Amino acid sequence: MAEITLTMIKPDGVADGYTGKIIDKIIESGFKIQAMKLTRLSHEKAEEFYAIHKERSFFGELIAFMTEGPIVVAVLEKENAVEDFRKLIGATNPANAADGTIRKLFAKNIERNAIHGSDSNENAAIEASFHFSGLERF
Ligand code: FUP
Repeated sequence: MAEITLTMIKPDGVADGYTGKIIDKIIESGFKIQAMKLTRLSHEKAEEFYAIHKERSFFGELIAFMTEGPIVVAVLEKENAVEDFRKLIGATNPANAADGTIRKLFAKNIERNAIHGSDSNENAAIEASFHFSGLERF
């Protein structure tokens, strides 16, 4: 059965003009787009999204980065979506990301790493409803 995952093309990826190339790679890799929007996170929404990291030393910089410009958010559907999408985006630090992964191709460093992908089915559902209300299936 198809699973979903939630992705955000982060402010660096959008500002650097990689949105189209990243979406192409996602579609070529077999993911179907269930929902997609260009938006910008408020400080409050970014803090809520990344609440799990609030005690970490990089939290302030992470929130500043994630609110600095528009992002593209999408719900993606595929068999094994969460795991396959984590493989497609590569390691958190692009220096450690495998060749051909989105972070290897488009990310600058661990802070500005171009893209987000949910880390579990449970978080995918939470993150999808965080960004979209009343998801329709096409
Ligand atoms: P990931 O699941 O790969 O997105 O990575 P994490 O959930 O561990 O981290 C979330 C975000 O926090 C990363 F995308 C970037 C930021 N981060 C840092 O800025 N520094 C770190 O050392 C780790 C993460």
